[in-house]
Amino acid sequence: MNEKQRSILLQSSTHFPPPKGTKLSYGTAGFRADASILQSTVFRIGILAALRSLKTGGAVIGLMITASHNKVSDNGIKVADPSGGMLTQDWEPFADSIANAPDPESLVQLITEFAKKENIPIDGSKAAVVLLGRDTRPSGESLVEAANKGICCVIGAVAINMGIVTTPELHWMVRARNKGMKASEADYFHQLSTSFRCLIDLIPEKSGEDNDAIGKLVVDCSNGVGGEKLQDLTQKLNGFLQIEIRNSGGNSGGILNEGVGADFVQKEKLSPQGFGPSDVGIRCASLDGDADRFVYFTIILNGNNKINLIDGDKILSLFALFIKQQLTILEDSKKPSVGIVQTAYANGASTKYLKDLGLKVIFTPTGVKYLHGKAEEYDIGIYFEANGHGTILFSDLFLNCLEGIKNESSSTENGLEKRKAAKRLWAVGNVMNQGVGDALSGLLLVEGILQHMGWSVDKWNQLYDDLPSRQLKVKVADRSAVITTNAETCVEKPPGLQEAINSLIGKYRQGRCFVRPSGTEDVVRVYSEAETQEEADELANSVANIVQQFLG
Ligand code: NG1
Ligand code: ZN
Repeated sequence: MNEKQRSILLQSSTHFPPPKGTKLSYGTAGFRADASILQSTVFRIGILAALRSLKTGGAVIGLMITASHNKVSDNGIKVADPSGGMLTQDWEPFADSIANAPDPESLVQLITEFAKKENIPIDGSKAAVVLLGRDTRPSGESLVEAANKGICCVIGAVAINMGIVTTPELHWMVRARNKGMKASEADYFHQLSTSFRCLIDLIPEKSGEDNDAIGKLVVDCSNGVGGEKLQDLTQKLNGFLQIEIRNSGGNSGGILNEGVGADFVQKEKLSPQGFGPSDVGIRCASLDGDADRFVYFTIILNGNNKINLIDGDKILSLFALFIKQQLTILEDSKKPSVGIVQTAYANGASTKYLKDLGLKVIFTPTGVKYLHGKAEEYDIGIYFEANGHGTILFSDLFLNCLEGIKNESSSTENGLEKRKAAKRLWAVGNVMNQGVGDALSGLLLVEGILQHMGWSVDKWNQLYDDLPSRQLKVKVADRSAVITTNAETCVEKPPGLQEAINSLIGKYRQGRCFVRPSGTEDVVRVYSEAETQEEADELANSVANIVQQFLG
């Protein structure tokens, strides 16, 4: 590093002292904390993003300021790699160390050592580009400013501020730019709406008698960024889908993620604010605060806000079923490899359903970075967390194969059907975000498939019955004292805790339960399943008590 660069870094970072007494870590999805202590973190991660761009030969990197489903006073920062996926895990320790560097000198020292080790040209000879985006949190504007200052500290680096965007939109833009494609918001909406239209145009004439799916969809937007964006997307759909938007944020009065949103709906299994008895029988969906996940639900008649939840596992099952059907039509001799990726939070009934379809199911630890990485190993990788975060990835090889079939000229009925199936799958690959889970593209695919099948939301929900489950959070003194193994299903430390959990599980029919420290909140999470809801609740509560006893 030359003197000029060194002195810019030293000088600028004096304006961004790190918070005292807080250790920050790049958790399940980047850094998250109370927004008031994040100025120095985003400044420093701005520097990291510029370095990442230099390291990848000037490729565009993304920086998203969001705390997703967390409360409005929190904020956070995540980095998107050139592919539009999450930051490579190899760089997380560097992110942790610079976020926690106590003063400018040690920060510059860490950067110098890292740049040397990674062979990063920080001498001003190379250009770097970082796209910045944020959700609707009030703290976002000044945090973007701090991130911008960090980026601009690296000589040759430029920041491009995309303003308020959804997390997946920013990832999409990063990917598109690096592929040399048009990458504006309008291009994003165009890709989603035209591929949805393609799915609709390819619906077979007779596809079932149940046409409830044609009715309107009502979407709870968690009072977040998804509200405005879904509104824009709906306009591009030219009436092909009737969407009513609620909890859209802005002037609508509600608070981000408070009693609304996919996280609330999925964890509490209750309807969000603004929904009530008059919505019985209607297909409803809920996005989270930065619109990278979604779930569906229907309101139960006289159910006291209780809902039928159609979670990420059932979304995954619908997608897997549709893709399998299209692959069957293709009858390709070179069968693509298909991998379904879930976490331990997946409802056991969904895993059974997918395996019964003849599909290969793989488990990874919680966090999209793990699921995404695993899904990339297949020609078709479908991953979803139960909370509704997921997508479908197609390999280039498979896309080329589809391209070939789409262009075949056979006019036999079989040839025609094959071409249609290839076009449908092509549309799936285009509507689904290839970088990260995307609630808007996911909604469009669900809606397209329901229309294709001619299915009502209830029919979809009946694919299988969820095993009753319960999720709880336990506040403990130090959650990092819990160390797990085996895709987080087994506690290694503290010793004796797993044995205690096992003996509780043994008391319940179809009992399953695991605990793990959250990567985004200061809690230990408990998940249980059992034959009845009462038993699942009891099991989760008794395990939560045991966790308290072990960890205080
Ligand atoms: P943590 O807090 O590590 O459990 C939560 C979700 C993840 C993922 C991340 C990122 C659950 C149980 N966990 O992680 O699936 O979505 O947030 O937002 O829902
Ligand atoms: Zn989110």
